[in-house]
Amino acid sequence: MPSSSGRYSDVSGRYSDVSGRYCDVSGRITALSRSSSAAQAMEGVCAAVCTAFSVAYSGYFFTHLARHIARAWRESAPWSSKATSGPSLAACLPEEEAKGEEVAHQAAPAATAGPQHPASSRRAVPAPAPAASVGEEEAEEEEGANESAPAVSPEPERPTSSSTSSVLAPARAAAAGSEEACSPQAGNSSTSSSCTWSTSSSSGSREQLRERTEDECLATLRMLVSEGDPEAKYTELETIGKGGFGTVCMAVETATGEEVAIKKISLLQESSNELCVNEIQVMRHHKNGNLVNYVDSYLVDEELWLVMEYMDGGSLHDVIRETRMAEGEIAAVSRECLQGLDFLHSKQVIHRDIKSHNILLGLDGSVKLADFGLAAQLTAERSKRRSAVGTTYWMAPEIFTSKPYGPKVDIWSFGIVGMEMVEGAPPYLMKTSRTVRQLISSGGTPKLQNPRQQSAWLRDFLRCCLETDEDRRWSAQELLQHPFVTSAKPTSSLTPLIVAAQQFMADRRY
Ligand code: 3AM
Repeated sequence: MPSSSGRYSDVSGRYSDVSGRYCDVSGRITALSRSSSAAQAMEGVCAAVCTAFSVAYSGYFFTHLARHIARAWRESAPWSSKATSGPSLAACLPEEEAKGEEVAHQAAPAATAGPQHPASSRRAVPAPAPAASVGEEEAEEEEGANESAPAVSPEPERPTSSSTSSVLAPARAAAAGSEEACSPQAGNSSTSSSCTWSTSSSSGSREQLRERTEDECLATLRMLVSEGDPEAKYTELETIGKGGFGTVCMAVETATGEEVAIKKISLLQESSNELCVNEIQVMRHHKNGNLVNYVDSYLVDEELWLVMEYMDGGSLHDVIRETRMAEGEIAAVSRECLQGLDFLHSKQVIHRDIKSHNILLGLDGSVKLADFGLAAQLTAERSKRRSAVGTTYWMAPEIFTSKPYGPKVDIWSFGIVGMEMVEGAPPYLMKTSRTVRQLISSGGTPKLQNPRQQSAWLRDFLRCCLETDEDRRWSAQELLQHPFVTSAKPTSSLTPLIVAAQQFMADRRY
């Protein structure tokens, strides 16, 4: 019998037992009254006892029932600590990790599996898991991982990598586990600062530390942004998108007519100041043709307005969702992204949230990495990171197994983007976040569903990105010399794809 029924029967059973006992006693009393009138007194006593027992039990039963109802009501009430505690994931991570997970949810736009345009011929993309699924620890688990055949491919000669040593001012200082302070380091817009938070719960109240670092990051932010009124400088034209962070608008600079994108980030959310400082610092200090360029930033009321170059082709995620990419186009996107990653890694910066949503396209075929809120600046003193940040489906195994990690986590994530470009979605998209973490940390290199439909070079390229051993995984510089990448089409070949994706989306809208 199902447990719920069982529980119900228990209650009934206990109740029936009592009734039964009461009936037994009554039965005996009836018999006694027939045999002797002297027993009538005894009958009266027994009846009184039975009545008292029954009243007492009823009182006991209803008191318990009332307690259960009251407890249930208390727990569901909005002020109840249980009701407000939310998913347990953040609580079980170190503070930095919890922030990262939380941010990652917000950073990941909830992909929409809209109807497929008939001409796009993209294979049916499975309904993506909602962004909130990362925290749904108790959700039903699906059975089994992807069982498709492993991709067999030739192994091209691995190019040798040259080490890079350029180190800019750290975004965060001090080693993990020690108390870290966020302190603006003077100077205005051209000055970098360190901005960190405690990872040690033993040194004072976490809450106080968080408040302090948030305040200090806000102070840093005030020094980084420009003064003046952006509303007087830019004319807003349309809202491009909305996310947990805030909104992105398309605007023009009134004086020059230059198109820009303005990302308006609410500073009221926990750790948003930290993310904003990170994003501005990475964008300001690291300019490259494969990174979305920083233009300016302002504080407007309780928002950071981050003005950046406008990417008129939308995101790679849109193209993947709406179209089917040919191998030459996948290779072209790969080359451009790897150039961006090679640049970042040469500056000792790890992006930590590489996914198709954060790769933006221009109608001219340009491909640029965006969204640097989770980026980490490595230093000579701190050449590895440990925080579990990113977006689950794209996160490298070493992050889930809590090993110290370096820039190669971005290569794994890009390998997942490669799988998105081939299959329309990252591996394990329909699984719960807990299953995904298990599969990534112990399941080995994710398998293509139909490996024989792809060339040997493409399969090998993905294998080199998705090597579970970080040391054996290729670097961006090495991958740029992989035959799959060197055979890429020119970026202009991406334009028809981007136009088609935009057309399909527009058709659906109207
Ligand atoms: O919601 P979708 O994916 O259409 O691509 C980004 C996303 O669009 C877009 O803003 C939305 C919310 O993040 N976006 C972000 N930065 C952008 C930029 N610099 C941008 N679009 C154009 N240029």
